[in-house]
Amino acid sequence: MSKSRMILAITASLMLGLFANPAVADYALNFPEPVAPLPQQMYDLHMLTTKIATIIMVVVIGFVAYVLFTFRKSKGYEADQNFHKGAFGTWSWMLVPVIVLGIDLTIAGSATSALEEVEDYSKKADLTVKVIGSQWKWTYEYMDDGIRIVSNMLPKEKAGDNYLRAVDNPLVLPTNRRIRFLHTASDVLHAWWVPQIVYKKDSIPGYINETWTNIEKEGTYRGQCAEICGTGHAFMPIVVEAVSPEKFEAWKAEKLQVAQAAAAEASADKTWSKDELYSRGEGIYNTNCSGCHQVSGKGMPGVFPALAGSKIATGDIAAHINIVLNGKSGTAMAAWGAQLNNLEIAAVITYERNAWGNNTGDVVQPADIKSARQ
Ligand code: HEC
Ligand SMILES: [Cu+2]
Repeated sequence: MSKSRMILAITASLMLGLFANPAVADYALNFPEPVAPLPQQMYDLHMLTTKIATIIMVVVIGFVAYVLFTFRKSKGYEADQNFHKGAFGTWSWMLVPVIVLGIDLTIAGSATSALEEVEDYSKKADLTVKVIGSQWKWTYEYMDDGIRIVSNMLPKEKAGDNYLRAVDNPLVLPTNRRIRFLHTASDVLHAWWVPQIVYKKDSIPGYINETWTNIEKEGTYRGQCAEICGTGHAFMPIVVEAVSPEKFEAWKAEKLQVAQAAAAEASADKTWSKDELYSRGEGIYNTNCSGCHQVSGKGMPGVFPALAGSKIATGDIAAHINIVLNGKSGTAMAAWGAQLNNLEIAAVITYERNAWGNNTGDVVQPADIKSARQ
C-alpha cells in the first residue's frame, strides 16, 4: 500500500469509528434538526451564512489559483503598473465593498427578524418553567403547578451508550404550547443549552434571563451546560422529553398526586424507624448532596468537606441540623430548609449520621426538624 493510500485508509477508519458511535451520530455533519420555529430560523441563518461563506471561499480561492497559474513569472508576465488607471481598476475599489455590504445586509436582515422574536415577551406563555443551574445538576420548577424536578446525570453503568447525555429525571414538556423559561443559577454561571428546542442565554446567580419556545414535535432532546462552571461542567447534561399536551396533563396529575402524598406524609406527626429514614435519606443524599460531598461521603479535599468521620456529622445533632437547614453563608453549602421538607431533612441527616462508618446510631425525626425551624 502506498503512503497516501495508507493515510486515506487510517482517516476513513477513524471517521467511521467516530460516526458509528451512537452518542455522536446525531451531530455527525451538521447541527441536529430544530423542532421549534425560532431555533429553525437560527438554523436557517446558519445555513445561509455557511452557503455564502462557501461560495466566497470557492470564488476567492479559484481566482487566486487561476491568477497564480496563468500569470506566472516563468511565462514572462510582469506586474501591470497601470491597472488603477483603467475603468475596472478605478471602480472595483468601490464595487467590492458595495457587494460585501449587500451580503452583510442580507445576513443582518434575517438575523434582526430572529432577534426580534427572541426578545418578544408580549405573548402570554401557556407554561413557565424556572431552570436553575447549580454545581452540577439542573433543577426545574413548574411555576404554575409547584412541581419541582431535580435532574442529575446518570452514572456510566446506567447510561450505557448515552453516558454524559442521560439524566435520572428529564424535563417533561408539552408540544404545541408556548413555553417560557426563566434561567438562573444558585452558585456560578451556567447555561442551559438544548439547541433543537430553544436558543441559549446565560444562567446567572441573582438574575433572571428569559427565553421561550414552542416545540412542534414529540421526542427526546438532549443538551448540556454551555458555560464553564467548574470541574463538573461536563457532568450536567440536559434531557427534555416533549410529549403531547394530553400526555403532559396526565404526567402532571400523577406528579402532583405523588407530591401531595409526600407532603401529607411529611407533615404527619409520625415517628419513623431508623431503617425507613436511612433508606429515604440515602436517595435524598444521592440526589441533592453527593454532587459535592460525593456518594462515598469523602468529599473533595480542600473544596467540599468529607462527611464520613466529620465532626459535625458525628457530633452535636443540633449543629448538624442547623447547617443543613440554614446552610453556611459565604460557602457553597446552601440552606436546604427552603428546598426540602421536614421528613426529607430528617432522613438525610439520619443517613449522614449512620452511613460511611459514622455509626452514631442517632435517629432524627421530622418533629425535631419542625422544632428546629421555629
Ligand atoms: C454545592 C456543594 C454542596 C452541596 C450540594 C451540599 N453541600 Fe454540604 N457543604 C458544602 C460545603 C462547601 C461545606 C463546608 C462549609 C464550611 O465551610 O463550613 C459543607 C458542609 C456541610 C456539612 C458540615 C460538614 C463539616 O464537617 O463541616 C454538612 C453536615 C453538610 N454540608 C450536609 C449537606 C447535606 C445534607 C447536603 C444535601 C442536602 C449538602 N451538604 C449539600 C457544600 C455542599
Ligand atoms: Cu454548568
